Amino acid sequence: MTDVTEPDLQAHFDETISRDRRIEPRDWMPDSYRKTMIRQISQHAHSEIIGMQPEGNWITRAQKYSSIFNYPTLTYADVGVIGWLVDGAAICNQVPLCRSSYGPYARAMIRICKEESFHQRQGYELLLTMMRGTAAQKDMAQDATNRFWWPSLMMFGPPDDASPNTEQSMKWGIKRHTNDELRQRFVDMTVPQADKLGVTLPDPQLRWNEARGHYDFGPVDWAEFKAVVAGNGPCNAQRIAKRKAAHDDGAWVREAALAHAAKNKNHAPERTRLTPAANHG
Ligand code: BYC
Repeated sequence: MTDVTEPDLQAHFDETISRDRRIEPRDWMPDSYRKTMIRQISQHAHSEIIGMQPEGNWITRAQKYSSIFNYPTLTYADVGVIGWLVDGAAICNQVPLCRSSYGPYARAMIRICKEESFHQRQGYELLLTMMRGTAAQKDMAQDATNRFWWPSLMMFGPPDDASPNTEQSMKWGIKRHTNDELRQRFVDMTVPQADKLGVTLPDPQLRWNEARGHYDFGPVDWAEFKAVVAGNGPCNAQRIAKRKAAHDDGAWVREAALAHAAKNKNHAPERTRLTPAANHG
Protein backbone atom coordinates (compact mmCIF):
# COMPACT_ATOMS: atom_id res chain seq x y z
CA MET A 1 0.00 0.00 0.00
CA THR A 2 1.41 3.41 -0.92
CA ASP A 3 1.40 6.29 1.53
CA VAL A 4 -1.05 9.06 0.73
CA THR A 5 0.78 12.37 0.85
CA GLU A 6 -0.57 15.79 1.70
CA PRO A 7 -0.35 16.97 -1.94
CA ASP A 8 -2.44 13.91 -2.94
CA LEU A 9 -5.05 14.82 -0.36
CA GLN A 10 -5.04 18.44 -1.46
CA ALA A 11 -5.43 17.36 -5.10
CA HIS A 12 -8.37 15.12 -4.16
CA PHE A 13 -9.97 17.95 -2.20
CA ASP A 14 -9.47 20.38 -5.11
CA GLU A 15 -11.00 17.89 -7.51
CA THR A 16 -14.00 17.36 -5.23
CA ILE A 17 -14.58 21.11 -5.13
CA SER A 18 -14.09 21.55 -8.87
CA ARG A 19 -16.62 18.78 -9.55
CA ASP A 20 -19.04 20.58 -7.24
CA ARG A 21 -19.22 17.57 -4.89
CA ARG A 22 -19.61 17.78 -1.10
CA ILE A 23 -16.91 17.69 1.58
CA GLU A 24 -17.95 15.50 4.52
CA PRO A 25 -16.75 15.72 8.15
CA ARG A 26 -14.31 12.79 7.92
CA ASP A 27 -12.86 13.85 4.58
CA TRP A 28 -9.43 15.43 4.50
CA MET A 29 -9.71 19.19 4.17
CA PRO A 30 -7.20 22.04 4.37
CA ASP A 31 -6.93 23.56 7.85
CA SER A 32 -8.03 26.92 6.45
CA TYR A 33 -11.22 25.38 4.96
CA ARG A 34 -12.00 23.79 8.34
CA LYS A 35 -11.31 27.10 10.11
CA THR A 36 -13.60 28.99 7.71
CA MET A 37 -16.44 26.51 8.20
CA ILE A 38 -16.09 26.63 12.00
CA ARG A 39 -16.06 30.44 11.88
CA GLN A 40 -19.13 30.70 9.63
CA ILE A 41 -21.17 27.98 11.37
CA SER A 42 -20.30 29.47 14.78
CA GLN A 43 -21.52 32.87 13.69
CA HIS A 44 -24.72 31.31 12.42
CA ALA A 45 -25.35 29.26 15.58
CA HIS A 46 -24.59 32.25 17.77
CA SER A 47 -27.09 34.32 15.77
CA GLU A 48 -29.82 31.77 16.41
CA ILE A 49 -29.19 31.95 20.17
CA ILE A 50 -28.98 35.73 20.46
CA GLY A 51 -31.62 36.27 17.76
CA MET A 52 -34.46 35.14 19.97
CA GLN A 53 -33.90 37.94 22.48
CA PRO A 54 -35.31 40.97 20.58
CA GLU A 55 -38.61 39.28 19.96
CA GLY A 56 -38.55 37.59 23.35
CA ASN A 57 -39.12 41.14 24.51
CA TRP A 58 -42.65 40.81 23.09
CA ILE A 59 -43.35 37.23 23.99
CA THR A 60 -45.63 38.05 26.92
CA ARG A 61 -47.70 40.24 24.61
CA ALA A 62 -47.88 38.15 21.44
CA GLN A 63 -47.46 34.51 20.66
CA LYS A 64 -45.31 34.73 17.51
CA TYR A 65 -41.63 35.54 17.35
CA SER A 66 -38.47 35.36 15.21
CA SER A 67 -35.25 37.36 15.76
CA ILE A 68 -32.55 39.95 15.23
CA PHE A 69 -29.43 40.72 17.14
CA ASN A 70 -28.23 44.08 18.40
CA TYR A 71 -31.07 46.47 17.64
CA PRO A 72 -33.91 47.13 20.07
CA THR A 73 -37.52 46.08 19.48
CA LEU A 74 -39.57 49.13 20.39
CA THR A 75 -43.08 48.24 19.23
CA TYR A 76 -45.04 45.14 18.28
CA ALA A 77 -44.69 46.10 14.60
CA ASP A 78 -41.01 45.19 14.97
CA VAL A 79 -42.05 41.54 15.15
CA GLY A 80 -43.59 41.87 11.69
CA VAL A 81 -40.68 43.81 10.23
CA ILE A 82 -38.09 41.41 11.67
CA GLY A 83 -39.97 38.53 10.04
CA TRP A 84 -40.33 40.34 6.74
CA LEU A 85 -36.91 41.99 6.42
CA VAL A 86 -34.54 40.14 8.76
CA ASP A 87 -35.76 36.66 8.00
CA GLY A 88 -36.18 37.70 4.37
CA ALA A 89 -32.51 38.70 4.27
CA ALA A 90 -31.54 35.50 6.08
CA ILE A 91 -33.37 33.41 3.46
CA CYS A 92 -31.80 35.35 0.62
CA ASN A 93 -28.37 34.68 2.11
CA GLN A 94 -29.04 31.10 3.11
CA VAL A 95 -30.84 29.59 0.11
CA PRO A 96 -27.55 29.51 -1.85
CA LEU A 97 -25.87 28.00 1.24
CA CYS A 98 -28.06 24.91 0.67
CA ARG A 99 -25.52 24.24 -2.11
CA SER A 100 -22.50 24.96 0.11
CA SER A 101 -19.62 22.57 -0.47
CA TYR A 102 -19.68 21.41 3.16
CA GLY A 103 -22.27 18.61 3.22
CA PRO A 104 -23.62 18.77 6.80
CA TYR A 105 -24.00 22.56 6.61
CA ALA A 106 -25.70 22.41 3.20
CA ARG A 107 -28.14 19.75 4.41
CA ALA A 108 -28.94 21.58 7.66
CA MET A 109 -29.54 24.76 5.68
CA ILE A 110 -32.43 23.17 3.76
CA ARG A 111 -34.38 22.73 7.01
CA ILE A 112 -33.31 26.13 8.34
CA CYS A 113 -34.55 27.86 5.17
CA LYS A 114 -37.96 26.22 5.48
CA GLU A 115 -38.24 27.55 9.00
CA GLU A 116 -37.04 31.07 8.05
CA SER A 117 -39.48 31.08 5.17
CA PHE A 118 -42.35 30.54 7.60
CA HIS A 119 -41.15 33.51 9.70
CA GLN A 120 -40.88 35.69 6.63
CA ARG A 121 -44.44 35.00 5.57
CA GLN A 122 -45.74 35.39 9.09
CA GLY A 123 -44.05 38.80 9.40
CA TYR A 124 -45.34 39.97 6.04
CA GLU A 125 -48.86 38.85 6.89
CA LEU A 126 -48.67 40.63 10.25
CA LEU A 127 -47.65 43.86 8.50
CA LEU A 128 -50.34 43.49 5.84
CA THR A 129 -52.87 43.31 8.65
CA MET A 130 -51.42 46.32 10.44
CA MET A 131 -51.37 48.33 7.21
CA ARG A 132 -55.10 47.71 6.90
CA GLY A 133 -55.58 49.00 10.45
CA THR A 134 -55.63 52.38 12.15
CA ALA A 135 -53.36 55.33 11.35
CA ALA A 136 -51.41 54.57 14.53
CA GLN A 137 -50.83 50.97 13.40
CA LYS A 138 -49.66 52.13 9.97
CA ASP A 139 -47.26 54.57 11.64
CA MET A 140 -45.87 51.77 13.79
CA ALA A 141 -45.25 49.58 10.72
CA GLN A 142 -43.55 52.45 8.90
CA ASP A 143 -41.42 53.35 11.93
CA ALA A 144 -40.28 49.73 12.33
CA THR A 145 -39.44 49.59 8.60
CA ASN A 146 -37.38 52.77 8.94
CA ARG A 147 -35.37 51.33 11.81
CA PHE A 148 -34.73 47.85 10.36
CA TRP A 149 -34.16 48.55 6.67
CA TRP A 150 -30.51 49.54 6.86
CA PRO A 151 -29.52 46.96 9.50
CA SER A 152 -31.10 44.31 7.24
CA LEU A 153 -28.87 45.38 4.34
CA MET A 154 -25.88 45.12 6.68
CA MET A 155 -26.69 41.48 7.41
CA PHE A 156 -25.08 40.49 4.11
CA GLY A 157 -21.70 41.57 5.43
CA PRO A 158 -19.25 44.22 4.26
CA PRO A 159 -19.06 45.32 0.61
CA ASP A 160 -17.15 42.91 -1.61
CA ASP A 161 -14.03 45.05 -1.74
CA ALA A 162 -13.90 45.02 2.08
CA SER A 163 -14.85 41.36 2.57
CA PRO A 164 -11.70 39.40 3.42
CA ASN A 165 -13.35 35.98 3.28
CA THR A 166 -15.51 36.08 0.14
CA GLU A 167 -12.89 35.32 -2.50
CA GLN A 168 -11.59 32.15 -0.86
CA SER A 169 -15.06 31.02 0.27
CA MET A 170 -16.32 31.39 -3.32
CA LYS A 171 -13.39 29.34 -4.63
CA TRP A 172 -14.23 26.63 -2.13
CA GLY A 173 -17.93 26.72 -2.98
CA ILE A 174 -18.81 27.64 0.62
CA LYS A 175 -20.35 30.87 -0.63
CA ARG A 176 -22.05 30.86 -4.06
CA HIS A 177 -22.58 34.62 -4.37
CA THR A 178 -20.76 37.64 -3.01
CA ASN A 179 -22.16 39.82 -0.24
CA ASP A 180 -23.00 42.62 -2.69
CA GLU A 181 -24.74 40.26 -5.13
CA LEU A 182 -26.99 38.94 -2.37
CA ARG A 183 -27.64 42.43 -0.97
CA GLN A 184 -28.74 43.53 -4.46
CA ARG A 185 -30.95 40.45 -4.82
CA PHE A 186 -32.58 41.26 -1.48
CA VAL A 187 -33.24 44.89 -2.46
CA ASP A 188 -34.72 43.82 -5.81
CA MET A 189 -36.95 41.29 -4.08
CA THR A 190 -38.07 43.61 -1.27
CA VAL A 191 -38.96 46.86 -3.06
CA PRO A 192 -42.08 45.40 -4.76
CA GLN A 193 -43.11 43.84 -1.43
CA ALA A 194 -42.81 47.26 0.28
CA ASP A 195 -44.97 48.77 -2.48
CA LYS A 196 -47.59 46.12 -1.97
CA LEU A 197 -47.55 46.68 1.78
CA GLY A 198 -47.74 50.44 1.34
CA VAL A 199 -44.64 51.24 3.42
CA THR A 200 -41.83 53.48 2.21
CA LEU A 201 -38.28 52.17 2.39
CA PRO A 202 -36.17 54.89 4.05
CA ASP A 203 -33.80 55.51 1.15
CA PRO A 204 -34.32 58.55 -1.11
CA GLN A 205 -31.84 57.12 -3.63
CA LEU A 206 -33.79 53.92 -4.14
CA ARG A 207 -34.92 53.74 -7.78
CA TRP A 208 -35.16 51.28 -10.64
CA ASN A 209 -32.16 51.36 -12.97
CA GLU A 210 -33.35 50.18 -16.39
CA ALA A 211 -29.82 49.77 -17.76
CA ARG A 212 -28.67 47.58 -14.86
CA GLY A 213 -31.97 45.79 -14.48
CA HIS A 214 -31.72 46.33 -10.73
CA TYR A 215 -32.71 48.88 -8.10
CA ASP A 216 -30.04 51.44 -7.23
CA PHE A 217 -29.83 52.17 -3.53
CA GLY A 218 -28.04 54.66 -1.29
CA PRO A 219 -24.83 54.07 0.67
CA VAL A 220 -24.94 51.77 3.68
CA ASP A 221 -23.46 53.27 6.86
CA TRP A 222 -20.51 50.91 7.20
CA ALA A 223 -19.22 52.81 10.22
CA GLU A 224 -22.39 51.79 12.05
CA PHE A 225 -21.92 48.18 10.89
CA LYS A 226 -18.34 48.15 12.16
CA ALA A 227 -19.40 49.59 15.50
CA VAL A 228 -22.12 46.96 15.93
CA VAL A 229 -19.80 44.10 14.94
CA ALA A 230 -17.16 45.45 17.31
CA GLY A 231 -19.65 45.13 20.18
CA ASN A 232 -20.82 48.73 20.34
CA GLY A 233 -24.31 48.46 18.86
CA PRO A 234 -27.40 49.65 20.73
CA CYS A 235 -28.06 46.30 22.46
CA ASN A 236 -24.81 44.29 22.31
CA ALA A 237 -24.02 44.60 26.02
CA GLN A 238 -27.60 43.79 27.00
CA ARG A 239 -27.79 40.71 24.73
CA ILE A 240 -24.53 39.24 26.00
CA ALA A 241 -25.36 39.99 29.65
CA LYS A 242 -28.72 38.26 29.27
CA ARG A 243 -27.16 35.26 27.54
CA LYS A 244 -24.47 34.99 30.23
CA ALA A 245 -27.06 35.26 33.01
CA ALA A 246 -29.14 32.49 31.37
CA HIS A 247 -26.04 30.29 31.16
CA ASP A 248 -25.09 31.00 34.79
CA ASP A 249 -28.66 30.43 35.97
CA GLY A 250 -28.62 27.06 34.22
CA ALA A 251 -25.47 25.86 36.01
CA TRP A 252 -27.47 23.81 38.52
CA VAL A 253 -29.29 22.01 35.69
CA ARG A 254 -26.02 21.04 34.01
CA GLU A 255 -24.54 19.90 37.32
CA ALA A 256 -27.64 17.87 38.15
CA ALA A 257 -27.66 16.28 34.67
CA LEU A 258 -23.99 15.33 34.98
CA ALA A 259 -24.49 13.92 38.48
CA HIS A 260 -27.50 11.93 37.23
CA ALA A 261 -25.53 10.58 34.26
CA ALA A 262 -22.61 9.61 36.55
CA LYS A 263 -24.97 7.87 38.96
CA ASN A 264 -26.65 5.95 36.14
CA LYS A 265 -23.30 4.93 34.72
CA ASN A 266 -22.10 3.58 38.07
CA HIS A 267 -25.33 1.67 38.68
CA ALA A 268 -25.95 0.43 35.15
CA PRO A 269 -26.10 -3.35 34.83
CA GLU A 270 -22.91 -4.76 33.32
CA ARG A 271 -24.55 -5.98 30.10
CA THR A 272 -25.93 -2.56 29.14
CA ARG A 273 -22.61 -0.75 29.51
CA LEU A 274 -20.87 0.13 26.29
CA THR A 275 -17.30 -1.02 26.01
CA PRO A 276 -14.85 1.38 24.29
CA ALA A 277 -14.90 -0.97 21.30
CA ALA A 278 -18.68 -0.86 21.13
CA ASN A 279 -18.52 2.90 21.37
CA HIS A 280 -16.40 3.05 18.28
CA GLY A 281 -18.56 0.63 16.39
N1 BYC B 1 -22.85 40.43 11.50
O1 BYC B 1 -15.44 38.50 4.87
P1 BYC B 1 -16.86 38.64 5.28
C1 BYC B 1 -30.07 34.40 10.69
C2 BYC B 1 -18.13 39.55 9.78
S1 BYC B 1 -29.29 35.79 10.14
C3 BYC B 1 -21.73 40.15 12.19
O2 BYC B 1 -17.81 39.08 4.25
P2 BYC B 1 -18.08 36.00 5.40
C4 BYC B 1 -31.23 34.54 11.53
C5 BYC B 1 -17.62 38.20 9.29
O3 BYC B 1 -17.98 37.16 10.20
C6 BYC B 1 -27.56 35.80 10.51
N2 BYC B 1 -20.54 39.92 11.61
O4 BYC B 1 -17.33 37.29 6.00
C7 BYC B 1 -32.23 35.39 11.15
C8 BYC B 1 -16.14 38.48 9.22
O5 BYC B 1 -15.62 38.52 10.54
P3 BYC B 1 -14.66 37.39 11.12
C9 BYC B 1 -26.89 34.52 10.64
C10 BYC B 1 -20.52 39.93 10.26
O6 BYC B 1 -18.18 35.02 6.48
C11 BYC B 1 -33.35 35.46 11.91
C12 BYC B 1 -16.09 39.93 8.76
O7 BYC B 1 -17.33 40.51 9.11
N3 BYC B 1 -26.68 33.96 9.36
O8 BYC B 1 -29.62 33.37 10.38
O9 BYC B 1 -17.47 35.58 4.12
C13 BYC B 1 -33.47 34.70 13.04
C14 BYC B 1 -15.83 40.07 7.29
O10 BYC B 1 -16.96 39.63 6.52
C15 BYC B 1 -21.64 40.18 9.49
C16 BYC B 1 -25.48 33.61 8.96
O11 BYC B 1 -24.51 33.80 9.67
C17 BYC B 1 -22.86 40.43 10.15
N4 BYC B 1 -24.00 40.70 9.48
O12 BYC B 1 -19.55 36.56 5.04
C18 BYC B 1 -32.45 33.86 13.44
C19 BYC B 1 -25.41 33.00 7.59
N5 BYC B 1 -21.29 40.14 8.18
O13 BYC B 1 -15.56 36.16 11.32
C20 BYC B 1 -31.32 33.78 12.66
C21 BYC B 1 -24.10 32.37 7.34
C22 BYC B 1 -19.98 39.88 8.15
O14 BYC B 1 -13.62 37.15 10.07
N6 BYC B 1 -23.04 33.32 7.22
N7 BYC B 1 -19.52 39.77 9.40
O15 BYC B 1 -14.17 37.96 12.42
C23 BYC B 1 -22.69 33.91 6.06
O16 BYC B 1 -23.31 33.72 5.02
C24 BYC B 1 -21.46 34.76 6.06
O17 BYC B 1 -20.71 34.46 7.23
C25 BYC B 1 -21.74 36.29 6.00
C26 BYC B 1 -20.40 37.03 6.04
C27 BYC B 1 -22.46 36.62 4.69
C28 BYC B 1 -22.61 36.74 7.17
